[in-house]
This record gives sequence, structure tokens and C-alpha cells, in this order.
Amino acid sequence: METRTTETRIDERIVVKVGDLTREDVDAIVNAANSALLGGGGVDGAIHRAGGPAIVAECREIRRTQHPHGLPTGEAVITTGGKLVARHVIHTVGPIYGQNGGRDAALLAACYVNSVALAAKHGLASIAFPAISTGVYGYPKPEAARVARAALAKALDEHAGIREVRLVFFAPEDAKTFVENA
Ligand code: AR6
Repeated sequence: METRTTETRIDERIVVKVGDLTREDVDAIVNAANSALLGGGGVDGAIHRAGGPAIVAECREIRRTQHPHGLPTGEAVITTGGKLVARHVIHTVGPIYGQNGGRDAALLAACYVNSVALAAKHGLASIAFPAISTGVYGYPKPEAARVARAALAKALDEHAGIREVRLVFFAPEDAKTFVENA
């Protein structure tokens, strides 16, 4: 029988795994949202479906009070996790690949750095990410892996309180691509 390893530790504090992000038992999962913050397809849709209406209610409030024109690309905000196992959702907006005047990598890195910083600010210790921008937003997966890895190394250096980062991929092939390129 073939045995498949679904978790690969690539650093003392970083694990790459295959699975459904919405089921991760961590302090916060990160949502690959859009600037409207009101839901969408992909991982965003899955998080709102699994977490229930409390999440979008808080997102509406954040839009009203802090970001009336939408959350800018690369920034992050935090809400409840609603019915999710994770207590919080950190919403960040990845770059739409090729539409940022050469700033795609800087913006994608900002998503990871700002999400980790926000988790640390709230005293959280564990956080799980999807592969931001690599679905609908078209970021090439090998390139996104290099950017994510470098950004996380920097962020974890600055935030010792974050003990565990999980990078969660739906497709085994995508987890493999990440590990080979990060
Ligand atoms: N668990 C882990 N990974 C997942 C899951 C899941 N449950 N569902 C999808 N993925 P995408 P983006 C992977 O398109 O490119 C939305 O409509 C998926 O295979 O969700 O940042 C938002 O509202 C892919 O590799 O995010 C925005 O409008 C990765 O998650 C837009 O899409 C990210 O794919 C954001 O696009």
C-alpha cells in the first residue's frame, strides 16, 4: 500500500500540509479575500459557508468604520471565526497577478507579513494560510511559493509569539510545488 505524507515541516515553525483550510484547528485561519470583504468564490466562499453569517457581519462593520472604499491589496483585518474551529479569521487581499505595475511580489509578501503581525498583535500563537492569489487571482504557484517563504521567514523573525504557521493546500500537487520551490 502506498503511504502518503500529508505534512512536511519546512522550518521549525512552518508546516506545509494537504487539507481543507476551513477545518484547521489553529487560532486564526487566513482568508484570501477581495477588497469588498463580503465573500466570493474559492477559499473565501468556503470560509464564509463554514463559518456562518457572523463573519460577514463583522466584515460589513469593518467596511463601514475603517475601510469604506474596501481593504487595500496587501493589508489585513481580523474577525471572529464564527462557527469555525479557528477562533478568528484574518482577511487579506492578494494581488491580481500582472495588474500592479511590477509590485505583485511586494504586495503578496505584504499579505503574509501583515497577517502574521496582526495575529501577533492579538496574542495568537498559531495561524494557517491558503496559497494567497494562486487561484482566481492567477499568481504562478512556484513564484508565489518563493515569495510566501521569504515573507514568512522575515515575519517569524519579528514575531516570536507565533509558534506555528501552517500552509494548507487542497491539492497534493500544489503542496508538492510549494515544497519544491520555497
Ligand atoms: N482549503 C485550502 N485551499 C483552498 C481551499 C480550501 N478550502 N479552497 C481553495 N483553496 P482562491 P485568490 C486554494 O481563488 O487567488 C475569491 O473569489 C485554491 O486551490 O480562493 O487569492 C475571493 O473572493 C488556490 O490554490 O484565492 C477573491 O475575489 C488558493 O486556495 C478571489 O477569489 C487560493 O485560491 C481571490 O483569489
